[in-house]
Amino acid sequence: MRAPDIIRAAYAELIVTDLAASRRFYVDVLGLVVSHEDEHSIHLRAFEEYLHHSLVLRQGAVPALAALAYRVRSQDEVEVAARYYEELGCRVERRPAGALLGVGAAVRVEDPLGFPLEFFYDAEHVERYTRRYDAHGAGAISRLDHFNVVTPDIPTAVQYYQDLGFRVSEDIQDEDGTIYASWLFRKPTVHDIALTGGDGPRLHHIAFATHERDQILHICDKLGALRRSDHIERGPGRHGVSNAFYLYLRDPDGHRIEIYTHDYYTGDPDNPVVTWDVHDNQRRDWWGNPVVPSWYAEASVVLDLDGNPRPLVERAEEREADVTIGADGFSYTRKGEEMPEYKLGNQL
Ligand code: XXG
Ligand code: FE2
Repeated sequence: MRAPDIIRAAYAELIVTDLAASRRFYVDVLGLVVSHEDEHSIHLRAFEEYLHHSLVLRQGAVPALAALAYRVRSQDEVEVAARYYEELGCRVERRPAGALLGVGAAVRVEDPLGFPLEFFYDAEHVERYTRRYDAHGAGAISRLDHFNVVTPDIPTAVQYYQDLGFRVSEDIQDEDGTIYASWLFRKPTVHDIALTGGDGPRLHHIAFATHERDQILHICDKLGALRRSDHIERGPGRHGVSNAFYLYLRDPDGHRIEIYTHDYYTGDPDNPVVTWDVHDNQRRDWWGNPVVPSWYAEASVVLDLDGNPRPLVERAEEREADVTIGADGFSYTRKGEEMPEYKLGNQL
């Protein structure tokens, strides 16, 4: 059976323990648009999105990831996805039209890495607020960009995603070929999914895109003004991997949300893969700012299709935090005396 034709990362469903607190964070502070809300859930979208939602917050007892949803190219591809995962021996559940708010007939699976995935095409269209500048505010978030998951065995996970038609854009390795993280895409940007090596399955973060760096800086200023700077975990900064400008926030339940902008086009068939040395100080922050330990250590619990937490499988290989921020001093800004000559203007 062939793999389904996936277009992009489309939405995430998170379990939150206090819907009102989550609403204050996602709607009042980040400015996401409410497409639907009741006492059990809030369906949100960003300003450029015309599908019903890119984030579902569902009230529950324990913070967790309930689903990561990929949009496929047509309704027929939803059934292709169901058969594909049945053939892999995974648990597959068909959700008929009407079962999921804002989405048509879809399929949910427990994938081979232990993540609850959804595949859908039919979806309710809602007003796209692209030109509603009156509502945007200075920190406007445009759209969902990607998911980042923690999984123990990166080469196995990369192969699984490549079989699904994803291509690698960048990765982090060491001199022995150990792979610590990998970034893969379907839409022509750096990624729809990042695979982070660690005990898994866990959700590391979901990322929303803005158009401009200023919008990310405004979110920081706004959090400061509201005396909510403790939501900021890492950044703002410039990534090495992806070259994007970034900010990581923790929501009221500790779910990590990245705000991300300015990565690059990857759509040509010969798009070069960028491999970073795990010892390069600039790989995760281009300005060399250290990554806070919580960013490596903490991630959200993942649920199976019955709503039970998935047990964790330990990473067997070396961990990035241990080889770069442990008692090693074993990372560099320049290799030896290497230093690119400073060039003026366009003299490169
Ligand atoms: O989206 C991303 C990230 O996966 O969140 C992290 C792009 C780059 C990075 S990294 O910290 O490796 O620069
Ligand atoms: Fe990210």
